Amino acid sequence: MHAIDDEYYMDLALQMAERAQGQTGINPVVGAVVVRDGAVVGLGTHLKRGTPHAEVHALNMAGPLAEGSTVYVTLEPCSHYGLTPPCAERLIREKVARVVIACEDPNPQVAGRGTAMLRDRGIEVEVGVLRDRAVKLNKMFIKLITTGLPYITVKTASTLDGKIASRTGDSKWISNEASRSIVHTMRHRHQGIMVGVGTVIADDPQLTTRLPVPGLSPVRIVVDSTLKIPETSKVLTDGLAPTLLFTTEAADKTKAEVISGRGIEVIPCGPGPKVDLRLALKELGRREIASVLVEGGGRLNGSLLEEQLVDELVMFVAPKLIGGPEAPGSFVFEGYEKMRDAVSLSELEVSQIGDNICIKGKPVWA
Ligand code: AOF
Ligand code: ZN
Repeated sequence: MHAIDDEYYMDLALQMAERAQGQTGINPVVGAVVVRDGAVVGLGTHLKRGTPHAEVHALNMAGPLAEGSTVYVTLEPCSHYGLTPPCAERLIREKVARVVIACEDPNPQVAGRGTAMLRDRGIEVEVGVLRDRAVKLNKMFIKLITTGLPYITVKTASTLDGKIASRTGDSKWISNEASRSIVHTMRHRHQGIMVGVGTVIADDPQLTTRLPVPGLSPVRIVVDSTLKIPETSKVLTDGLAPTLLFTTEAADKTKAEVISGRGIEVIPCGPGPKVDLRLALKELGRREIASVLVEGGGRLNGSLLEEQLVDELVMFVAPKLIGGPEAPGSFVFEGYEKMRDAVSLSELEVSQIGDNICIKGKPVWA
């Protein structure tokens, strides 16, 4: 158990970090609170990669009051020169008395060095206050920095019988308006949004973030093994956000050149016939995309699941039954023979959004 006041100030730091989700790129979201003699004297949040870290903003606000203070920070202060100088050095220079940290920084350039630097200079350090919340908040940063692959969230919207469209392909709308609005907030919080070419052909979607307040649109990523994307599709022509196309070496080179000529990156992943999805995710990691929201269709969802590339599922289920043996399901793949081989979900969270149900969970890989 940690002290109640430590949890209180860490909660404040976490709330600030939560508000910056989606705008820090591959960087973590971090909040910092400076407390001296029972009063908050500095607040700071890391808002954008390349700009000051949370501690710097909070210490700038505290000014001379930082001396002898306790600083609450949701991530271990950095010890390295990245795009900005090390926060641990700044905390030492300000002569703070105590630093309370929610979770360690898994960045190999930091990883314990930040806390060690502080302790070496006689600063009291406590680690682990509200750790679980901090780890969850930075699941995308943690995944990319530890594996080189982006965090993959598959979102589905299905009927009660697991269909994502009718047998004629109609899908507007399955989930209700409130669920669809949540999806736009999810888009804002991901750096990439991925669909299979079937979805582009069927719906010609924009794949942008549309919310009552302005949001950030992710990079649009289309998986298209044979380059059959219509050249007139919105994702290739509207210029509303960058688009990446994953294809194979076997795809039509002339069409690839025409599309690249329009400023769209066409990336071959493997010899074919299908896009090597693991390679595609590696390419995204290399391009500093730490998080991808997958919005279908069933085949792409199924392939990602089959290849165990999914970190999290967010499934909106509407109280409707559409039937149709040919109507597509949310995960189309060969499937397993036995129930004991089924993918099961852990860390389940179930909520109700009007008449829709939202089920979140993480696939457990044996
Ligand atoms: C902190 N406080 O607010 C953040 C930290 O290249 P830079 O300068 O943007 O540094 C990015 C790295 O610094 C990032 O990978 C992570 O290890 C740490 N982020 N650290 O002390 C902060 N955002
Ligand atoms: Zn820092």
